[in-house]
Amino acid sequence: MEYGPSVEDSSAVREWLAKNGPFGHFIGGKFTEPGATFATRDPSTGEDLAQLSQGSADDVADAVKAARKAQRGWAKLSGSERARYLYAIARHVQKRERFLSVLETLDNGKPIRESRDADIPLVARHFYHHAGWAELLETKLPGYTPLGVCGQIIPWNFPLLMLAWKIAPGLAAGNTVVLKPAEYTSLTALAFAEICQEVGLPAGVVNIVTGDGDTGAALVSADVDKIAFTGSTEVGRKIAETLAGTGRKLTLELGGKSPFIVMDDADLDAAVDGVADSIWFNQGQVCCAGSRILVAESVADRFERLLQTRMNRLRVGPPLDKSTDIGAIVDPVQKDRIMSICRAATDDGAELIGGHPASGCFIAPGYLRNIQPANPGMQQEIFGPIATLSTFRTADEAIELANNTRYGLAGSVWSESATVATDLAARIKAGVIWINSANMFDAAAPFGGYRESGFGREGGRVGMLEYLAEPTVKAVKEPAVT
Ligand code: TXE
Repeated sequence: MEYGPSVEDSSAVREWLAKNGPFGHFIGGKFTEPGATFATRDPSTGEDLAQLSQGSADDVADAVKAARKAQRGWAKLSGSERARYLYAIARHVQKRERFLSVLETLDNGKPIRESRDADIPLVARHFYHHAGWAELLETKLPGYTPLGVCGQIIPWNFPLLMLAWKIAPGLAAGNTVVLKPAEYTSLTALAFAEICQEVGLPAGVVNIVTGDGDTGAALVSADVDKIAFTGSTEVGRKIAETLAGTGRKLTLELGGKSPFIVMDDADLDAAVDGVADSIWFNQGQVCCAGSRILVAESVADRFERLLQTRMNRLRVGPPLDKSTDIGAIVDPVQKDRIMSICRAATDDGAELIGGHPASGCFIAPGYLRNIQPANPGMQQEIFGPIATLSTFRTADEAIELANNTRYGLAGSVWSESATVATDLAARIKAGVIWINSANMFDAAAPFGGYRESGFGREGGRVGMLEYLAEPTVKAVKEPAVT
């Protein structure tokens, strides 16, 4: 893959990797000595970036112990004292924005434009927002208390942003945390640990243990008061089974197969731009991606022509190049998974437009047309830059197709009529619905799903409640009047 003239400089990140790797865990405010290690790679080149430690059950137990020790002191701070740390973290993220964007792009394969303009600014915004919550907690949610120690397991598609979604509300509420990043993309979490040191966060408030699913499973079985998980439905189900009957709090943010409905009166140019933001953003590795495009039959031909023109303009290229629209898929395993779902669909009569794999972890943007409703490509999360395209005749049919899924995370409706759009939005069974837009995120807006997309919400007031215990109602006997 050729680099263009506008490639982002990665020398500072490479120096940081050479100086700090191999990496240990971050426990009790310090980095541990690296133990058994595994490599984390740049998926666009296959190059080893660093060695990471594989967290054992003992490492997890040490981290939980450190978090437990720190929790009482952290919860005892006033809300505004906790807020000061969260503001400082947000500010440090902003100061290291360029460094963190390059590190994220190298480790994950996402285009630098996205990590620089979306991921990292949203991370800072999340900490600012939750600093506000720490400050207001005592007045807005009186009597609520922290849960204690929270175990948090995150995926690889938005590594630092998912960390922020978990750690910011956890800390604002007065909990301490043990976070396990995804094995493909742990580097920004380790850079975040450095930020915790830089702002003087008390030791043990944030702990990070790297490793694979076994490390995650050890965290689920550890002595924690809550597990917050974002990842696959399969792993979410296992976690729910392990925690059943333990009384520990659990939130699950799992997969999706979100409908993207284009009505006959929609602004088709805007809707096509919406598709690009929805399914071709982050190589389609987005839980709420509008992966099922449903378009009114009367405008379907015109929409598809516009869609192809837009798709062909997208530039697949090296992630660090500022003109790249589509970077690398996170890992060869994921690339194979995407292509095998596409093959099963085409074997069953669907037509794949675009979607060509290239050497390395690259797949061109594409979509499947004429796909059967029961085909796995229509039912399973593809989690790549490949949408499905189907048509409908009536609004009722659009809703029937939209809700014909085991998921219920998000949806998007495109119509110039506010009445039509809001009516349809209300009938889609999903946690988040966008009208004439897609993939808009805000720290103040709760995010989460229904059905096999999980339960619990992240963001805003509802998201804060997921990290708090309800006030105890104390029955006080009135003193007898003598
Ligand atoms: O996910 P896993 P994978 C979907 C998407 C993708 C598929 C597989 O469809 O193609 O899942 O991805 C940790 N106990 N999503 O295999 O395994 C793991 O180490 C505890 C959608 O990478 O669920 C990582 O930190 N933890 C999703 C995290 O779980 C375990 C984003 C997610 O990995 C564990 C990612 C266990 N037994 C994938 N096994 C979304 N909702 O955005 C693994 N983990």
